[in-house]
Amino acid sequence: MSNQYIGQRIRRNEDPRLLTGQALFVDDVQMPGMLHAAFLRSDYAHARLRSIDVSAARAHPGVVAVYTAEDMGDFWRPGPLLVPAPHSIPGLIFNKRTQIPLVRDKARHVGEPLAVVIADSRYTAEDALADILLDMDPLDAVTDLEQALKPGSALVHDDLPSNLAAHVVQHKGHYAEARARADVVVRRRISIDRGAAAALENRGYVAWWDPKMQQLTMWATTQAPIALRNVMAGMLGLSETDVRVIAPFVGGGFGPKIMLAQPEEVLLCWATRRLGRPIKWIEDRAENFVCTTQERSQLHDVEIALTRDGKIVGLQDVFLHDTGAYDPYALTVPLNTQTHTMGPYNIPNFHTEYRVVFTNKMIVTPVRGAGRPQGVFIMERIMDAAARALHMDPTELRRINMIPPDAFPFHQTIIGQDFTEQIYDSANFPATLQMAKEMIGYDQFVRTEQPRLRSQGKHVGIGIACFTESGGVGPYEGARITVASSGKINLATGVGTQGQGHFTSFAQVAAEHLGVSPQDVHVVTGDTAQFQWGTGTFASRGAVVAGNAVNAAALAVRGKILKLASKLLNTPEEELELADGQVRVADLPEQTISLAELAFKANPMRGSVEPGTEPGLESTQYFGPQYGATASGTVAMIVEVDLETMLVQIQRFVIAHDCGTVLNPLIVDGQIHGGVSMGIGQSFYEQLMFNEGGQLLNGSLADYLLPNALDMPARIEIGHLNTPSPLNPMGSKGVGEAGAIPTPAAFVSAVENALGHLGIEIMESPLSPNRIFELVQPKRT
Ligand code: MCN
Repeated sequence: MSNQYIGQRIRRNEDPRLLTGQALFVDDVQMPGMLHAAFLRSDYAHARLRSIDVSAARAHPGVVAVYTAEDMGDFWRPGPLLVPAPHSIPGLIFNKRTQIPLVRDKARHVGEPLAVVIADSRYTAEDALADILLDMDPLDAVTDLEQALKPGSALVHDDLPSNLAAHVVQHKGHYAEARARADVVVRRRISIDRGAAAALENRGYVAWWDPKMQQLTMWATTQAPIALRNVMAGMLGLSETDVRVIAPFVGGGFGPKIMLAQPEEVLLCWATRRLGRPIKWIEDRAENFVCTTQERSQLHDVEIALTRDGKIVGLQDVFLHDTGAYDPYALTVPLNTQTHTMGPYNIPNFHTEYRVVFTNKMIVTPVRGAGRPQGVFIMERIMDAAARALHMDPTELRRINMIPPDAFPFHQTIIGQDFTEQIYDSANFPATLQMAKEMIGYDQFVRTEQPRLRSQGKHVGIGIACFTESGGVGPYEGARITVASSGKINLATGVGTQGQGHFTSFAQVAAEHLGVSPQDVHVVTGDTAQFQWGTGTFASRGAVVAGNAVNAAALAVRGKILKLASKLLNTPEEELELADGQVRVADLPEQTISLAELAFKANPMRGSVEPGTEPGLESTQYFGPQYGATASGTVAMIVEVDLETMLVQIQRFVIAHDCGTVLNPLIVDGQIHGGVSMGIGQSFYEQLMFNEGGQLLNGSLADYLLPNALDMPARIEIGHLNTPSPLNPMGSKGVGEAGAIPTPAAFVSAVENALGHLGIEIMESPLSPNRIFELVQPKRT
């Protein structure tokens, strides 16, 4: 494969439109006769709904309709399970409780919708919410993971015997036996709390049932337009072809926009069919804090067993995972935690067990990293604790336990995110560790810099985190490539785009094979009228799965171009080359035919058609990997903690990353920057605080702090290692979540290292100045 475009740092095709305000977002959609929706939401985390009277709201001037659960009749039903539970795991218990469109009997989290008002403006709709009379009986809220499983706890779902949503146990080898012969056993309790995905653009939808076309069109901030179309068609009793979902530009997704069958989506689609008018709902930030899905809270009891010289003989992790009020995403998040705990290390014996717990909090579904950051966090925390117990350098402990580069494919013998055995396809873990150490100057910092700075009273520390990132999972994606009679290339695929640069990276792959520039490839990623089949953008799979479908379609179209050109130029295909939008005879460059002319001729008129001819220079191809590809890396950072303000300044941040063949290094670096920013936010600034009643205490951007540019390290230094994946023709692996996965682990490791001389150990995330103060204070007095 030549490399004119693949692997080049090409600027993003989409940026001029985005930067000049010419990009369409859902809130830009305006339609004649459009109505607006507002939702009445539960103020209680847990409360029985005694009665709801909407008559005054219905009479409110400008209100067109008000609906409660009762009005939905047979259309009221819980949403589908969006991902199956991994029943290939023996003994698995899973209690499915998916979310409902409107509360019928009781509210299970603050923000759960009770009624919807549809009016001629959002202002009117919001005003009319105040006219609804509610009688609700508050119940004890389930908020604490351990308490939730104790007998006598209030029940989130009355028809279940307890708040247990799932119980999963997996084994590799025999942990108990390994522990019995270990020289050292280190045990810790480690906690990770909730954060919000906090995309710049909140969720939003416009739904329009056109009675004359008999078609539902939905503009949606979704990461999975095709899956959303399928779910909406299913819930409304329509055929897939009756529904068109368009995801225009989306201002960040970061996971929650993969959710489907959310109350607002269902209500808008159902109501527009009754009213025959378009309806818009744009989530406001206060709603986003309580009714867009969230992630991360888990409580782990971890134990690592080692020999005296630092070889890991076994690991045990028993944890509780908070799924919130419902579990529509089944076990995706805790399964990822479970399968990312061993990370790059060779751990012969592993006992991993989790209980998923229903609580009266917003639903948990994947947020960038999707369970992986927790797995990495607990492993890296216990590794640092083990290194201290063994008086070993923490990077050396990591190195000697890494899976060697010649051990691939490496079988982990537990069930992974593909629901089959987790297998690492390829990697060179020690090389990324070494690269990160060299980039940050680890040895010199530890030997000379840190003692020097400490002697000046500075609390500086270095942290390190090694990680794997299984991504690029199936089942499949597809792409259709067409040469238009303008000579430009149209490329359509079913994945959604929320900022990942697909408009450019996929264009590069097509351009590579078709002899055009990436600017001449028009990419559509979010319109079900353009592409019918696909899954969505999650698990860092765009490059691997959709990218390889694009690659296959481009090669197939190239074949068609060459075949037709060979006929028209009367020259064997092997003597033809594609460049500058033309096919030319290699030795006779003046003998050419343009792609435009070829496309025109490939759509023959009557009389010139040979029987069996397939029209057009077009191909649709699909790609599904055998199993997910394993990206990996190491993050290292140096921080200084100010013991007056408790602020943490990141002085150096390096990441050595391996995502196989890189399609566009500029985009990959940008993805890492974004992920690292999210990781820093979720390490130090962002924490959703709830009281015992399940009320969110910091549901505004004034109280829930997002990091800004000044909180970021001045530079994020990135090193690339390219270990191609043998599982796809381009050899790529994912990168979209890479920065978010290891950063919390490295951050806490660095802060702990900076404060280690005070005898402080940190087994939690996120931190905050307050929390560091609480940890430091007892050691100072
Ligand atoms: N890429 C590449 N070479 C590789 C791997 C990737 O050039 N070896 C390019 C891809 O072609 C794509 C981008 O990097 O343009 C990300 O690719 P990939 O890692 O395959 O991830 P996805 O395209 O599947 O994106 C999903 C991932 C996830 S799961 C979340 S969450 C996420 C993310 O990416 N949310 C994002 N990145 C985000 N970036 C932005 N700006 N906004 C979000 O909401």
